[in-house]
Amino acid sequence: SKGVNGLEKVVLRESRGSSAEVYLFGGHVTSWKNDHSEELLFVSSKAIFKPPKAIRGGIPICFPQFGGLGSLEQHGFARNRFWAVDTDPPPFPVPTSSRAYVDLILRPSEDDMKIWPHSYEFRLRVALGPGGDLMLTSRIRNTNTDGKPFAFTFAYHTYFSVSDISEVRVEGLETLDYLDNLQNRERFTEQGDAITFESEVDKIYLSTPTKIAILDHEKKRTFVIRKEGLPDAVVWNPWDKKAKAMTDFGDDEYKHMLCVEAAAIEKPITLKPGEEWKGRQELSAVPSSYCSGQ
Ligand code: TA6
Repeated sequence: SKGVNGLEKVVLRESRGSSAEVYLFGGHVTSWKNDHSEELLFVSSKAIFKPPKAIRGGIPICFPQFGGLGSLEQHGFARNRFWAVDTDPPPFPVPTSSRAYVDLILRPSEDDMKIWPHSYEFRLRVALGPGGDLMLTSRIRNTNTDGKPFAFTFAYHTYFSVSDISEVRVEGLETLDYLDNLQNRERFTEQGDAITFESEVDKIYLSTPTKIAILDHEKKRTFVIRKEGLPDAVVWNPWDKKAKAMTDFGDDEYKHMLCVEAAAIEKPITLKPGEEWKGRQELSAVPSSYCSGQ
């Protein structure tokens, strides 16, 4: 169907009422609702749905470069390109149990080949699981015919909707090493208890557990990220100063969002021609009472 500014989007609905929306522009998930139709992702009220500007919120896909370190635009170009629906995908290594899914594909354009001289097939499956979980599976294959391998970094840059950032805790990253983007990516070690927020945070946690929990105290809700093939995790909140500096972000919106991003950054992924990489994240939103001790 047509979304904002007439951009094509696919709406997924699961039998129990949960739903998701993904724009073909960017392969960009912009909505994930539970079976009470509560929106679980954050999209800025000032988001600009106008290519080639990336949509501020939802789940931007950072490929082939996370961040600004490298020759490409910030976070690479995949989120600024039009994807296509993949009508005949090769069988998925992990068969999706749900029927509510869509397969998208991105291949490089002529112009893309000029800035990143590699050919690839990037297949993305967005699926709603039986309990309303949101699953993203990326499969990236090197289809170079010149024998050249390529290396890339990657992130699902997920914006979670939270009631009040000052009442949010992140569990699962305790005692890990991280690169602090606010201190020219110097390496530090996290202290031993859950992460809380009282100022700008922009940290790349290295070799994290596969499961990370984001507890929203007020909503008594916990987001759980389960990830595969994505060893790192970025935690970002712009706080007030950076919020004001972003034209596509409301001054106060930092209070109601948190980015926790399943990523592969510290060790770029290298693929030889014919090789394929798979990176998966599964998001669930559970009442917090179930989550203590899990
Ligand atoms: O994921 C954190 C980060 O790298 C921050 O440094 C900030 O730049 C954020 O991404 C947003 O980047 P964007 O290009 O989407 O404005």
